[in-house]
Amino acid sequence: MKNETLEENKVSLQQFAEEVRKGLSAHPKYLPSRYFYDAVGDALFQQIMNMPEYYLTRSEFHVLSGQKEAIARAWAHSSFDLIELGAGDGYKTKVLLRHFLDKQMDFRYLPIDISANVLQILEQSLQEELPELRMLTIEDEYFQALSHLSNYSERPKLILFMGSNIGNFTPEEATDFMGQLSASMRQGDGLLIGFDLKKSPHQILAAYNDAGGITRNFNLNLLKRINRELGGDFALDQFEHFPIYDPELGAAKSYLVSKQEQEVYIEALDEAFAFERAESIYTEISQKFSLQDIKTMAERHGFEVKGQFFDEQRWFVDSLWIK
Ligand code: AVJ
Repeated sequence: MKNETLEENKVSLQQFAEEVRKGLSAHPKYLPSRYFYDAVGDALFQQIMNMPEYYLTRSEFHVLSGQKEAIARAWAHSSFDLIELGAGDGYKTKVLLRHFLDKQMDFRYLPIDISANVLQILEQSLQEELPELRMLTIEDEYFQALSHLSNYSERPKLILFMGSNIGNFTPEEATDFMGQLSASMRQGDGLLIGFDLKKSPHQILAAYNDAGGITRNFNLNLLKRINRELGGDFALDQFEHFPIYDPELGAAKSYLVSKQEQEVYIEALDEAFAFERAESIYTEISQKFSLQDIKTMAERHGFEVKGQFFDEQRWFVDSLWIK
């Protein structure tokens, strides 16, 4: 068991190194945002969710607490498997779980995550807070897990993909992801998917450029992680956090910009990467959506939009799609 974990870590470290090599060799440079989330990054993201500027988590929490009855009514099944992709700390999901239990619905909760650590913490907190919940954690890649699930459960699936996590894909990647997700679902299965909506560009930009500098540290942690895990020698004070928001595309993007001409050596790759002064590394997209974008995406992948659930300010929507 111990060995298996070690082996997995080794493989993913190699993959991390390879993706860093690819991204820093590209023109323009980029790094994949999923590497934000090591233990330090997880803790910084917890802080982000509590910042005054970061409205997303609070807005979606309000959607779920205000609309849980309407959501249950629209889903209309009382016996089903509730599957969550990337559950995190379960803060928002608990609102739904508690409601479904109160309504005596017959369901199992199956959170899927590639992080055993995340799943263990989630399982423990749910066992304490909702001891009557039937739960099975699945440590796997999303589509791997979904294809296995279909083999041993005949019940309809309701899949949760919340937090506007879909926004961390480029539009092309999102299309690819939705295609795979749709293909892994059966007729009548449901998808409750969270989207951060287009709104004042000032408000959106502030969410990724907080006055306290937490998002800056979150972004820079990517370089710190490369230093720590791959033996890099990034000087963190020589890079600047720079987020932008393009209201036409709905794209909030974050960059790290080199303050001067410099070279960075990465031991695990035995390679040095040259930066010109003001050269950028593109680290993250957080796509924002219009209601039309959402309808178009649903229809393109063979879903019917069964309901749109908003917070009072209409900053965020959880959309229920039926295959
Ligand atoms: C977890 C993808 C929803 O894009 O808003 C927060 C991650 N990045 N601040 C987002 C994030 C910088 C977040 N998601």
